Amino acid sequence: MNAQSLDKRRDSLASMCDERARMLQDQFNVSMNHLQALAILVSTFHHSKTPSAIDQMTFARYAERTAFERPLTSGVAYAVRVTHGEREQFERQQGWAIKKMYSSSNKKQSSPGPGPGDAAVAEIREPAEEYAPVIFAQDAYKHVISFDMLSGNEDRDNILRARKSGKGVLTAPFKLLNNRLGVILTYTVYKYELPAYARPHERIQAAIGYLGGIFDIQALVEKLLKQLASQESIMVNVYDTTNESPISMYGDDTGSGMCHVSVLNFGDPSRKHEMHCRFEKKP
Ligand code: WA2
Repeated sequence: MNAQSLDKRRDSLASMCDERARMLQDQFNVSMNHLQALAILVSTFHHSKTPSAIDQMTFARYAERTAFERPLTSGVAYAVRVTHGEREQFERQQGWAIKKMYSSSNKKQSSPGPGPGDAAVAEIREPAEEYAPVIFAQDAYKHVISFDMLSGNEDRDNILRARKSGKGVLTAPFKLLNNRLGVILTYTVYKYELPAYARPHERIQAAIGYLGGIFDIQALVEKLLKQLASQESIMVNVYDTTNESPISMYGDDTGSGMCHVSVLNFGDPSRKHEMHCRFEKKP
């Protein structure tokens, strides 16, 4: 192949990859905005109304009917903050006990290598002084109701980071309770509206719940890319590149030859993502 046609090939790979990366990022961003709106909905109709206007059935139905607004999520769940002192009364009210996410026989951590979760790991062995049990969930994730989201490293780290920042925060890809690979995006619900300049300790103190969107990257990126049928198929891989060793989020991670890297921005500045594209095979 001469230099000119090689350049052409490189350009076309770059533009196809950038187009796919932009699409994924846009859909992620749209999903993220709707999760934030859902957090406000819970704040308004659950916490700011007595009695609450939301129960599991109402939440599940609303979440299902608005799922089209969150194209990259496979579900949403809402966990409330419960202090140790409130636990008994809370459990009596709910009619169920708060459960730990991973039993001792299943304590293996799924995220490899050091990461932003490490700060939280030390805290995890102390007796829990508070809990974050899921009280509402979209039907596909009903099985997480009653589980304490502070009892799993990835969820715990995300919740702690979300509530002190007031922003949407993202986990690394990890194996969810349903055994699928996913990432969780968390927004905090506060007792009252906080100014943008509120300090972390004020935020931590005012936090009352955590709304999580579950991103099933494997299934949903596939669906997204299928919509972009092109004559020349390209191979796409998506990675979480926050740490030294990237974690694959999508794609079979193989292939050689010309590769284009498009940077992805998923809104959480403490996590980095990339899309890597290759031609399927030489024409
Ligand atoms: N949701 C569903 N499946 C899971 C999971 C989770 N977390 N963690 C492990 N498997 C309520 O950030 C708050 C949802 C956590 C939100």
